[in-house]
Amino acid sequence: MLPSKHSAPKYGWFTTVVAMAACVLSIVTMVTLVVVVLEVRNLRSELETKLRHKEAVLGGGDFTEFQDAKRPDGDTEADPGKESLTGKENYHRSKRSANSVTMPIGSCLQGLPGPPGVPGRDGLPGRDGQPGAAGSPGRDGQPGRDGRDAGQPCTVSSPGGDGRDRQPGTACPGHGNLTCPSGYVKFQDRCFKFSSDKQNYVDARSACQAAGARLAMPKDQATNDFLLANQLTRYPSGSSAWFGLTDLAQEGTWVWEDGTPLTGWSYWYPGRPDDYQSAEDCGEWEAGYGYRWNDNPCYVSQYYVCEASAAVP
Ligand SMILES: [Ca+2]
Ligand SMILES: [Ca+2]
Repeated sequence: MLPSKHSAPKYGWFTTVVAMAACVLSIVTMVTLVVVVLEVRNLRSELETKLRHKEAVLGGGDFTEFQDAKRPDGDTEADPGKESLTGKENYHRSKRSANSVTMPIGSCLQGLPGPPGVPGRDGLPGRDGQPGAAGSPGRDGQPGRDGRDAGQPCTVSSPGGDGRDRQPGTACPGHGNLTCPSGYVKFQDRCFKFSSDKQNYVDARSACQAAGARLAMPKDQATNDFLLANQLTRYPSGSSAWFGLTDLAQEGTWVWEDGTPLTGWSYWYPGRPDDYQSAEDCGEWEAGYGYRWNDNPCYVSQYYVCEASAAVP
């Protein structure tokens, strides 16, 4: 049966609407595809820009080097300042550098950095430093004790005491605190008096003892020098003088006035003592021999020197 003349227009309108709807849908679909494509390209461009920026922050210019190294055929433009390498060597070197120093693009997409690691162990002690500068001087010390109280106790024997010389180490510390009787001259811890009169040896000895002294005993060079210097200024030139040394008790055995034998240092003139004419038993400073020692007849009258110990005032 043929369609009626009233149904043809009805189906024709429907067809037209469907066609127009299909056309609009096609247009919308195409526009959507275009928009999606453009959006994807924008996203890609933006992502690359961010990656380049991050690469530059982490590794400076290594990103470019990394990009060049990705071409193993070594067709990058040769840098005149760099060592010439084959494409393969350059590729491995750049890869090691990228793994150890810079982060390749792919690694940036592998998530956030992990938590900080455990702190390392303490290092070995460092070497010694340079010596410091010298310090400032210290403060002044305490004043020393009075000389009388310091050191070993000492005894100053008075004239006419035991007559023995003090042993080394028992002498009084210093001699500044010792004094001599009036008319005596102090030398070290002893006092000497140069007679103004002349006597034979025995009378000279007696005169000294009467004053609480004895004839002088120049047992060492220093004392002998001191006594000779004083005689030269006190006595007329050419004057000889007695001192306390004799061999009266036994010929040839010379003994000091304190009873000790003559040992060690002496000041005899050459060839003396000679006991000339078997009559010389007393010691003197002989002016005719340059004031060296000589044995002289004891009866000769001449100056003499007495000795006493210095005492604590
Ligand atoms: Ca003699
Ligand atoms: Ca003689």
